[in-house]
Amino acid sequence: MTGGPPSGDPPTTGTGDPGGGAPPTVRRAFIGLGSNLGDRLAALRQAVAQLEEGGDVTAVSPLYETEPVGGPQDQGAFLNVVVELATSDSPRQLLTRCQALEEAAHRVRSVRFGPRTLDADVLLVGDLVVDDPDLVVPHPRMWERRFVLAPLADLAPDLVPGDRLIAAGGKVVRTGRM
Ligand code: GSY
Repeated sequence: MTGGPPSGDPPTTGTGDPGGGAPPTVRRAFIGLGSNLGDRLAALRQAVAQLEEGGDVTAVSPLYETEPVGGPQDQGAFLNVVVELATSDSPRQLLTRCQALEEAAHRVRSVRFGPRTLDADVLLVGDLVVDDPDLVVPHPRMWERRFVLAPLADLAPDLVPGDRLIAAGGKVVRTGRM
């Protein structure tokens, strides 16, 4: 014997990947971004640029100005986009990336504990389903929200049936590209 596992099993990495050089599974994933405070467009641009550092962004939807859905009555209109990725990241890794986007955006806020300048949500990760206390995928409210479905339908019309887009709530206006 010259070393190595006696079982003959391939070595594992302990990271959850199958090891043995198997290629990672690449999935089509979608992240929703929204901002209604401060320089909304700058916040979205910064978030997209930060996501692009991952090297897996494949498309960014048109930009939408959207009526707030939920939250305080007197809040201002949102800007929303959806970003498409071809990624081997897990839903939880994507959640961590979304949290990093929000933290980066919060650094520019002027009021401590004030309103947030960016919301970043994991919408879909291939056909994976997650139901954890802090992460639900597909996003549990996405089908009710036109500010999600309209930009998602621009990128992936195959994923958004027309009747669901019509049934969703909230006025949206496409305002161009980022
Ligand atoms: O969940 C995202 C934050 N959010 C938004 C949003 O991004 N756009 C609109 N139009 N309404 C919203 N309500 C919430 S909460």
